[in-house]
Amino acid sequence: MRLTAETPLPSSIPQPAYDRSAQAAGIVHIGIGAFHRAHQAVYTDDAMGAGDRDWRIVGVSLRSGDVAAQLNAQDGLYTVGVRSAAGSELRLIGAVQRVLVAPDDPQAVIDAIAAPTTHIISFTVTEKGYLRGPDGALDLAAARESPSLYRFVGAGLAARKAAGLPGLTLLSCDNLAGNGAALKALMRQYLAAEHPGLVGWFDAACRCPATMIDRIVPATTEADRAAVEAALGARDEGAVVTEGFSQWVVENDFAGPRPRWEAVGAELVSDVAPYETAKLRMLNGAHSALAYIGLGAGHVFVHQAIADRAIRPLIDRLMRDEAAPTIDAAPGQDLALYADALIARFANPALHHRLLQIAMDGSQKIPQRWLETLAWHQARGGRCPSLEAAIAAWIAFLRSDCPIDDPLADRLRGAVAGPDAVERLFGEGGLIASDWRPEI
Ligand code: CS2
Repeated sequence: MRLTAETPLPSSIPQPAYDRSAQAAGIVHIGIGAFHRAHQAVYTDDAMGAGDRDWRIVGVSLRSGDVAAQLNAQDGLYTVGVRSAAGSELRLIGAVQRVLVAPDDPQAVIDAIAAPTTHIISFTVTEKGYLRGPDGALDLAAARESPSLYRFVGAGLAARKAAGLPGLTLLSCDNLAGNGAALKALMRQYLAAEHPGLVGWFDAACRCPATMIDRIVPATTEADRAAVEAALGARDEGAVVTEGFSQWVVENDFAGPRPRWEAVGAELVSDVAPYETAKLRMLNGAHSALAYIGLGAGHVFVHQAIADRAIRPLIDRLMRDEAAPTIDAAPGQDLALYADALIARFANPALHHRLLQIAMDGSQKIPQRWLETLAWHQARGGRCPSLEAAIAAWIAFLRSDCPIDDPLADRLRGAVAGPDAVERLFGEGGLIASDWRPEI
């Protein structure tokens, strides 16, 4: 039996505390993968449970029809399983109204963005989904030719302006440095080329707040779905599993209404930068290092790599001695405690988080995770032994027979083929734009 709105569920499983069918959709979310379903959709479900209205989510997939097939047959319902050493807790999430597949029905996506009830377009399209060239500017050809976020948002905003509707908040929830400002600059570049008449309206009527998003969400496996089925008594193809921890820091700069996410655990602040920088350089920086060093040592999962006595001290140093000093902490932000908490989260044995999942797209992740830290120390005459070891491990990974899932895969393989790999990756005119100059 498949999970649907009609499925009777065990009373031990918490269910949406609001009338789903009475809620309009207020959010269009582009890139509805596992992360969104375990993070923003949960905060939004909680906000509606606490009394907010009309914030259901229209999910959009830019490429694959998989999530639409999983969720539309289930009336948008799915479970989130929280895994800790103490066991697993399931709850049912009702925030998603439906999922659209952009290449199959582009007009439906444009209509959803242009709907009068829509106030927010949010994004988890991963680092590569922003289609930035090596200089950080938009790769306009890619943005025009692919089913990019820019094409749908550009057309949707044009329709809103033509209909005399208010602007929108564009909320980037990806691990980019300065994600709000980056999205704004890239979107403006696209509009200037494709909808020049919209740029002034975009500047005046739309907002792109920065966010720091954090929850570890491994890809769901068949074993996870089987465990959910046993607990639920119904098959949930859209199930996601995650850790208990969740954090969301959002710049309070919206174009119009928004859910009261701050009433359900999110932090609405005026400056996200200290949280975002700490998260990228400490959590994500350590994650990528664990991935390449851990795979090199023969590990499969994050909790195994962090338990390795040869690896853990290196990760500790990376966070505490290399990344933390580069961060201008906000009042009350304790980076030593943050590092302690991260080590405990990585060690969670109930979360089978594959190192290979983190290893993908290294060319898109490494600049904001490692290179800014390396450049900071270099400018002060210092070195970063842990990050240098991580770079050596990335190169070893690129040279190994592990599958390389990266938009620059072929060029990376070419760059690391010879003895001058570090130089060809990070040197003057190298493949990865960097302020850090290798001295390895
Ligand atoms: C990870 C992140 O896959 C990766 O690159 O580092 O997805 C990480 O799990 C999240 O950012 C945690 O919030």
